[in-house]
Amino acid sequence: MFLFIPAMTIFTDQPNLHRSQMPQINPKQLFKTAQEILTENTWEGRYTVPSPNLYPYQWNWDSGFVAMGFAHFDAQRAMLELESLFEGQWENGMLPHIIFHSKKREGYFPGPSYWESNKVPGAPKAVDTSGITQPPVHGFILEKIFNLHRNSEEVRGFVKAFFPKVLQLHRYLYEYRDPQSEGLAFIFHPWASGRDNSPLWDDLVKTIPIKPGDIPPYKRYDNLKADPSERPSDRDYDIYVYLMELGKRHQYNGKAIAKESPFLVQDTLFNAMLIRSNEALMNLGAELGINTREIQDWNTQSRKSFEDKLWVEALGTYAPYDLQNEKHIALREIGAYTALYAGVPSNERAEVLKEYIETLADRPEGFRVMPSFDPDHWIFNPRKYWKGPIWPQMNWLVYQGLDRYGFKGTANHVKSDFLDLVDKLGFHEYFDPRKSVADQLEHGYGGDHFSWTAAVVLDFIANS
Ligand code: 2M8
Repeated sequence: MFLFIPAMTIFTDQPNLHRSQMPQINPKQLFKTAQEILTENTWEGRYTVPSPNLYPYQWNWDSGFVAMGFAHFDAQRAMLELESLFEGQWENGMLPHIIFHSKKREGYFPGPSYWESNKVPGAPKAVDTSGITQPPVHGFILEKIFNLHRNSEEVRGFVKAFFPKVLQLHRYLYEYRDPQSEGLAFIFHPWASGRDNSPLWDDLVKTIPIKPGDIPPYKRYDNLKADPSERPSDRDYDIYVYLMELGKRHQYNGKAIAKESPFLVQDTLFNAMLIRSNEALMNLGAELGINTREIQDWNTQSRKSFEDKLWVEALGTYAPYDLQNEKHIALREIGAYTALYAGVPSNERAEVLKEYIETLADRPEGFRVMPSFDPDHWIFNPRKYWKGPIWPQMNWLVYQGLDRYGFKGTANHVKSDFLDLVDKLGFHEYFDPRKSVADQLEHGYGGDHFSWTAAVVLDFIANS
């Protein structure tokens, strides 16, 4: 596919940046490096891993973003990425958060044998998987691939054939993860939020009592491969294992888990992704002559419940809802801001969300936007995994939302801050949002050669 990449500084309409401060990046070089990461560092022949050393299997929403990245230069691989991912889909529609295509790898906990997916009726026979899911991004990724290749008969055929798989995933979420039929799906594990040790979950998991014998012995590898001071704590991991054990006991059946799990949350990001993906399926249905009545009904209800139930007026943002304790998890964090991409907020609320992002950009100590957690909160930690750093795919989602509502200047600020970071600090997993600190560093944080970082760079640059 022919792609035009302007060979100059790419962003010029950023209200908060003076010309002299504009990042000078080399988009051609960044694009090329991103391509190499996807084709050489993380590609496993039929699928992509997030980062070969740290996360050596195929991950659910990572692969969604990766398929979008491939779609900019290799449609075949984009389709293969989604196909290999959905080989892990269960008969009830659940799409696991990890697909273990290769059993031989070692050095990741919890690996293929931990989950015992092979004992669950309806789980795939050919491949081991985990038993929890992740944010459902696949509908809008499919739409992206379609839009980039709408003149290709092969891609149109693929999208038409793939549509029912994504639909089945959404049907699973409405049937098994929405006990009160509110249109908001719950998650029962912090990993399913994609934001593992976000401070969002801290208070809730503190209330979970773990007695000796409740969890089996296990060995972590993540803190041997990445800086342990950035990773989740051992106590966090005990909770992760506790909740996985609970899931395993119920063969990961959402209805049974809902009755017992102390962690039962209607998350902002998760439901925003569901709504945006519903919308994408409706758009694709219109293009391809597929009836989407069922999806329209779901989405009308989901949008309304998101607006009515997840908005916290005192915070001026959305917040996840803790179903067991019947209260909001009233903290300000990045997941809420992805509601913009789903087109959920009224124009007034969208303005409030946008204004907050602009205040972040204007902080006197100098921040790149947008950190993953509230920098005014005492628990904010700009180095620690999901407690503050800038995350590539999250910033892509925030960018899309701002752009959708017409906040072009703020959107471009998010994009240029992110590209500037990758240009300076490499294709890492996450980045320090403090300018004064990040500008003294030699690299970003967490895993290197990270596949969704490459994917986001490809999409940002291709659309500049
Ligand atoms: C991180 O999560 C995994 C567990 O799923 C881990 O820490 O071992 C998260 O950032 C998650 O969102 C991401 O999908 C995964 C792979 O990049 O890593």
